[in-house]
Amino acid sequence: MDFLPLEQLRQIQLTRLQVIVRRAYDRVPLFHRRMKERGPNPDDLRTLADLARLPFTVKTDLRDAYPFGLFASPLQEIVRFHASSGTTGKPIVVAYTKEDVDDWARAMVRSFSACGVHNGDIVQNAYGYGLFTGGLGAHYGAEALGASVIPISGGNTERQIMVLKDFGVTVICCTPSYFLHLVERGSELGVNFHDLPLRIGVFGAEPWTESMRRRIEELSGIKAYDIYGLSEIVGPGVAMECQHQSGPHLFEDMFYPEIIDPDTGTPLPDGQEGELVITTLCKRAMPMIRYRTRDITSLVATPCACGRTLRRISRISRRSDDMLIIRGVNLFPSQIETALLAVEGTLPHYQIIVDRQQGLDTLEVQVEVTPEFFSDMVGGLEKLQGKLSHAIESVTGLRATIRLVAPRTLQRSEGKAKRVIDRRQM
Ligand code: DLL
Repeated sequence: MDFLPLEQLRQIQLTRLQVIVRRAYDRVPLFHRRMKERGPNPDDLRTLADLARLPFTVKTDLRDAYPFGLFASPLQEIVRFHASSGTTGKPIVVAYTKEDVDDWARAMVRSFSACGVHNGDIVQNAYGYGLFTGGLGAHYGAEALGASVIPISGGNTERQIMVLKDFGVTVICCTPSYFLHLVERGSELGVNFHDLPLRIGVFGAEPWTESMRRRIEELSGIKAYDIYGLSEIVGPGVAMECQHQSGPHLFEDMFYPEIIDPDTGTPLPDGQEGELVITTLCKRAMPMIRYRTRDITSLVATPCACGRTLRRISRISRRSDDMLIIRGVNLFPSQIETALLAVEGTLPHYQIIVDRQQGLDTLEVQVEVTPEFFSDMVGGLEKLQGKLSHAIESVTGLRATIRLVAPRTLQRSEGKAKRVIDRRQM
């Protein structure tokens, strides 16, 4: 599929698109209603260009359908759930049939193969296992390829370094920032990554840059490849770099990409930067029609030296919404607000400060407390701090340092409040 002549690829895309749009229309009330109201009818889809006439799907559609409202398969056919941050308290839920899980593993096999992973490789999978798609997504792909997987999941840095060394790991999967942290911690522990058999890093789930890639490669002696994906579409394996490291190739036969102007929704030509929109061409349990990813990138159609005919995406430069990615976890400022306001004693004035220390993201939340609380004894403030930290962790899954400040100390803005200060330098 990676090397198909373009005409053949476009024909496959069209046939699959017609099937998936029909499935979404027949089985998912939201898609049915939208297409009925705004058109076109699934039978009117005669060319790939007709797709642009279909309505978009956005993250709040998934939130509003929480938990099972967008499923196109009955529960008996669903074999897996995952979830990702919503914009407020509740996560968004995604689901897979047996065939969907197999297709996803195939996309991951193509991803691993593209960057030179093969059977015989020992893969340390340090993406989180659980509701996050990273762990199980990479796991099933690496197994299907015939590699040996170490399902170590995220965290516990010293154990990660021990396993890397003792098992003779050749491939590592994690966020680029976490890998940098591993290298730095390794050097403190006397482990030089240049001396390890490690060759390949499959890095994604957060934005990173070419200079970060160079730094990682210099410090560790491995080749660092960019993998892209998102839960709403499948998880990791939507796009992956080949050995030429010239941007992730999108698996277009499974995920149909468009680039639009984020303000007007107008489709833009290849090469122009805008928001990536994806339509899933195979997913049965939860088809997505024109899903707005909010990721800003461009489609690169110029030939790649590897010979793949699949277009690439350029580095994701930013998002068109306010979602932050902290230690690979997606975070909306509105989630912090929901958590803070659920705890008595705080005022709705807060600021989120994100920084990076020794390669690891840090999260601090400064919040004003009510005058009554502020004049309270230290014990009360400490308790409040604990409650807030717990509330934030239970909504976002992230641990934050809480700094309580006196009423009216955080800077007020005359327009939009500046909630986030991001000091990370990538
Ligand atoms: O992060 C899936 C994934 C897991 C991808 C492991 C790669 C590796 P979500 O948690 O739903 O899914 O977050 C998706 O993360 O819309 C982007 O904003 C960002 N993102 C993912 N990969 C990259 C990347 C997983 N390579 C959101 N570069 C996406 C930049 C990325 N941003």
